Amino acid sequence: MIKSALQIARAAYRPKLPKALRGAVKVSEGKATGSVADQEAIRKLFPNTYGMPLIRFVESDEAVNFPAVNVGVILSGGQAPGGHNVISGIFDGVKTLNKESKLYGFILGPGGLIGHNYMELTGDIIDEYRNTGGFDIIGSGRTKLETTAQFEKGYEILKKLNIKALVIIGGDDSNTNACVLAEYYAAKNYGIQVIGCPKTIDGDLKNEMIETSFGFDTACKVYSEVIGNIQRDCNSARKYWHFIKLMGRSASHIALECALQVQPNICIVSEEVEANDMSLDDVVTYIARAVANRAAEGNNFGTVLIPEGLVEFIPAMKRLIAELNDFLAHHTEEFSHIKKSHQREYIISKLSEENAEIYASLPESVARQLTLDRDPHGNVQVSLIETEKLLSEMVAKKLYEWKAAGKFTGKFSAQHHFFGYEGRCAAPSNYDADYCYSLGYTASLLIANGKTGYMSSVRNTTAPAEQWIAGGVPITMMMNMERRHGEMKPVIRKALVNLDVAPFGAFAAQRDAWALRTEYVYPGPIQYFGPTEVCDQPTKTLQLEQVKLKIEN
Ligand code: FBP
Repeated sequence: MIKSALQIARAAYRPKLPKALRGAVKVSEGKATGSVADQEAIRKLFPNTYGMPLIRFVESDEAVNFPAVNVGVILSGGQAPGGHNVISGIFDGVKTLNKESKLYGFILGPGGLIGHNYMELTGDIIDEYRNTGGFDIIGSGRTKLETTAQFEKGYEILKKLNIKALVIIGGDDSNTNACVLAEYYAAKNYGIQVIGCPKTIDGDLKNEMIETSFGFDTACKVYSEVIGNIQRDCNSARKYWHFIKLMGRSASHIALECALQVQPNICIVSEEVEANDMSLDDVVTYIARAVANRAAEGNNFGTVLIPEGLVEFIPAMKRLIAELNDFLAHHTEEFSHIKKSHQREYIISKLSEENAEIYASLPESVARQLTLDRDPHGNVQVSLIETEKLLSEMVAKKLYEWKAAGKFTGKFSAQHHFFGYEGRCAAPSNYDADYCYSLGYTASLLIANGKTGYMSSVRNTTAPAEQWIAGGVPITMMMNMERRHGEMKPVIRKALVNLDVAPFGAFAAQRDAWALRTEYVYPGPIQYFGPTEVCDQPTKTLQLEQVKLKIEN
């Protein structure tokens, strides 16, 4: 296979490990834990994995002989830079503990476990993938591991391969399922440990003990590079407004982090839209006003960052989508007989007055997406909605009205972008390469120490890697009860953007100035070799959360 010069150089990179993990370690146990909410309900559902202590690995003078162990690994959900390093960290970890240990990868996500589709990951294979992006070593998938039948199917193959521990690398839902599986195998006394690793570019699997999910750092740096390039173009040509939608299924962490990196004219934060009960028209008016204000100074150009999940955070849109979901679920057949050209009118005639009015105000393409693209549960797939076009079309309409009323004298011409897949498989930044390798290595230590129902945790990551703190967090600690498909379920609480803490605060303090003036920052591409301030910087979100950074005016 032909490799690029960067791939070859990068293969030799040795990820940094926390100092405590570089030799023999021992377990230091913290206090017993409780779930973030609904303690009694969660305790009842997880009698074997609830209340376990926090774990920290500390240096030890005493080397312990560990027996060989067979471990399985699964990549679950969307790709995120660094997944291969988690796997190489697990591999090196279990081999260091005992070189007879083996690692098996289940192919294409949890479906590989259920379908008994696997491969042994040997040293040669692992070496091909060190410090590379993507999940292609074994592939990923979105099958949900949630039924007893699936757990039993999984057990069959784990038993056959003599696998004693399974590492599930995934987001909040996959780790919730990992915990349910850990509890099930513990209750059945199957002797199989289950460990989770926090993955998702969306950045919404984080809490007191999990500073960030891996992949967020690299993905945001890739998007920020490209947005920076667009901003240079925009500031050179001075004739376009660029509407840029950014991945992040529900939380706005990616958009916010990119905003902190590139200082765009506008960044919409879904959580704020919801908190302020803003309507779609409020969001459109906010953008149009910024366009008009810049135009008044002769600047008919700018950038707008839009989080992918926005429409679901606009309370009125949420209500419209809920009614549409419900209506179409019960009238699928009838709707399929309506001629395309009459569908819009038909829907309008069936909706409540409030929702009909909003639906009628939407551009044709968006109205169509809301009725056509549904997931297997019958819900609108919001990620397919072209929010960037929706907003720019509505802004254009508003500016047209303002022009007629003499309130806008500028020009408005829009370009649209959606950045998501471009960043999910990038070669991991040094931060993600080191963080992921440490997460994987830590997972191997949790396994060696007999833990189950834990998530691998590496903290203090704004400090140099040698000072990072490695350990494990009981997954039940992150759980609360939420309504899912009409039933109360134990789930890991998703971390949305907190409007009361530093990253949002830093953005909010600057955004008016960024909106009017042109204060773009151009981060440039990720650097893998060079001075540490260029190569090893964590995200601004993390630095601000850990009070390591003040954004200058
Ligand atoms: P995970 O939460 O599984 O990591 O995936 C996140 C994500 O990248 C979102 O940002 C995006 O909305 C979604 O996956 C896209 O999913 P798909 O890969 O199935 O198109």
